[in-house]
Amino acid sequence: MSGEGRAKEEGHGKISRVIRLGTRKSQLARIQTDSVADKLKELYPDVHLEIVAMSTIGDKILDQALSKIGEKSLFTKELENALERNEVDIVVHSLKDLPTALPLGFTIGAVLERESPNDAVVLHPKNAGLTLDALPDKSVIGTSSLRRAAQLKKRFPQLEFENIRGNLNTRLRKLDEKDDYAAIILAAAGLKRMGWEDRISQILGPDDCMYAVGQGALAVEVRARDKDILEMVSVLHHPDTVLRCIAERAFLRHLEGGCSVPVAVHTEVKESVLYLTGAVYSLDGADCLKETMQTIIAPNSAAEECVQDGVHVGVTANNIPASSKAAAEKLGVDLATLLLSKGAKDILTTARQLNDAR
Ligand code: DPM
Repeated sequence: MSGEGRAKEEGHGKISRVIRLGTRKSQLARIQTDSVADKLKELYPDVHLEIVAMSTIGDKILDQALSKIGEKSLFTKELENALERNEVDIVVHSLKDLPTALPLGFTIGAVLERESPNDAVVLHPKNAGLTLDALPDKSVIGTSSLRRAAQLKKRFPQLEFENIRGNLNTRLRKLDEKDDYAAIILAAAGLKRMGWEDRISQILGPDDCMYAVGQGALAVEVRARDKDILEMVSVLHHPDTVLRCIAERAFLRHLEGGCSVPVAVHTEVKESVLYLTGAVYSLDGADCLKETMQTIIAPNSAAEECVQDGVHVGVTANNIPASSKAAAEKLGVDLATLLLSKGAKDILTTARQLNDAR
């Protein structure tokens, strides 16, 4: 057990382990980590939890678009270093910030129930009451997401798109206090967790803008060898979210897309069927390949034996039926294979080259 050195003796003679949760220093990261800590506290009242906050490269380089820095594990590297050195035992991330292949020795031990995965429009106060459709021609929309820009450029050709960086607080300040942007696009989940739901003026559905792989779900990253912690956090897994996210991540991995390519998804679970829609776009959205496939998964009540069947696109979920995880992963691979057969590779390669040259 890796935390032995820190076991804490309590007054009544019981030994209980101290569990450290690492987090980025941003307000959103703190809120997300606190929410996982609260859930663990409820489930394991005897465990001592400590929160350790640190800065990451992604927090330090705020003047460049994410997609241009070229560091896949931008927000995660320092936290993983701390995990590796046993300085922390658990790191909470937005799943969409975790690469589909984690560095050796780490795994996602829990994927929590997904918040709304959709993107949302936040308007400059002077535009209150409008929608993207109704904004004046040439209004500037702030987003640094190639995925959002590609889809919205196609759907709203009368609008213009510019990068905006910084954490959520910074972005809202840049929106409100300057006249640079008519609106910005952010994940609804982040806004809700920050308590800023009242700033959402429009939720973008799949016809306007499909979401990023893993968007809206929280992931708990742990040392793959730390069986105690893995078992402890596994009860946080939300089965439908896990299966949707395995399918989405398998799709992205098979496309060889990173967190900064114009790839979008939509998933649903209905009556034991998992549906996955996936799409790739050129930077201006003009070229688009989009398909939907489905697979059958075990009903939630299924009494299938759970086995230790290893890792699925980074996720360890031994308490979820193995056949369902395998079906979800295959669904993602199959959909990616279909899109690749229709020319997805060319679209993504061109998008990457154009973005790198900007
Ligand atoms: C990733 C992207 C963005 C974040 C790319 C994308 C948005 C970048 C930007 C992979 N990570 O979505 O196409 O707008 O410049 C991020 C946010 C959250 C997690 C903020 C947001 C909160 C929502 C969640 C940044 N990572 O997307 O508005 O937990 O899913």
